[in-house]
Amino acid sequence: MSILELDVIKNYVRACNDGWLQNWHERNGGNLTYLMSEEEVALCRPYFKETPGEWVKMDVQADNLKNAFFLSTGSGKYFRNVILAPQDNICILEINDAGDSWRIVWGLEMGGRPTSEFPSHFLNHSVRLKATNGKNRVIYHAHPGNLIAMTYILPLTSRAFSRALWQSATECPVVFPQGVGVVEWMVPGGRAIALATSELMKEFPAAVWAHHGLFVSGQDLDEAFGLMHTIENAARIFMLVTSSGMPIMQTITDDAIRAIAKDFGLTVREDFLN
Ligand code: 2HA
Ligand code: ZN
Repeated sequence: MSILELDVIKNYVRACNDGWLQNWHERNGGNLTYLMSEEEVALCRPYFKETPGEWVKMDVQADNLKNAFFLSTGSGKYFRNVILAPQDNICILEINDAGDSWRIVWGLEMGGRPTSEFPSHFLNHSVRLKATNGKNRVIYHAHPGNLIAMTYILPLTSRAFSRALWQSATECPVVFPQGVGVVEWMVPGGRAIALATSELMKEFPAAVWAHHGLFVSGQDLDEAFGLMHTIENAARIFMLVTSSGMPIMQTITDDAIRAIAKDFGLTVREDFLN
């Protein structure tokens, strides 16, 4: 038996490869973190390193993630390679008692560190855990091309992006009735973008990073991957329509979105509708 045969690892590796196959992860683009359950940690523990890595302090802290364990992609590692050698491209991290440092307990066997966006992931896990009464387990960042293209032609507001996406595919108000947040262009990997994103993730399940990509959350890998997929598919339709050269004859109206919300028993953000 190898740790790579455990469902928790297999499902995570599959999600990484699915993202690669979607063309969302050029080179080392994107990152995925998964908050492990106690049972999953117990199953993986026999495979942990005899000597864990050194504690590394972050410039962010979270009380509700003290002593947590995460699966994380590695900094500079390519999603494309995860399936070939998970043990060299991903890792399991342990968080300390203070909720402000991590150490590697499994993986990255050829060396390396967790994703450069780990502080962003960590703060967003903390925020989404609160927002979902302890249910959120996944934070996923990718570089889906159509959504990035939209950040050059729409105002960088949550209202403009939520409306444009809702109007681009009927599924959208059902899948994310809260809408999406938008973060203006910022330097990736730092505390500032982590804080700005986590402020938005108090309200939204996803945040657009202008000219960069998308951050999504989910209770499991299917939900997070599905949200990324739904948003990018709507963005693809939006870009097909806006680049078709044809005038727009009709769209999904605000009242249609209200009707969807009513029938599906959802609360769509009324302040985003006209
Ligand atoms: O991991 O996507 O935002 C590379 C990135 C940084
Ligand atoms: Zn990125």
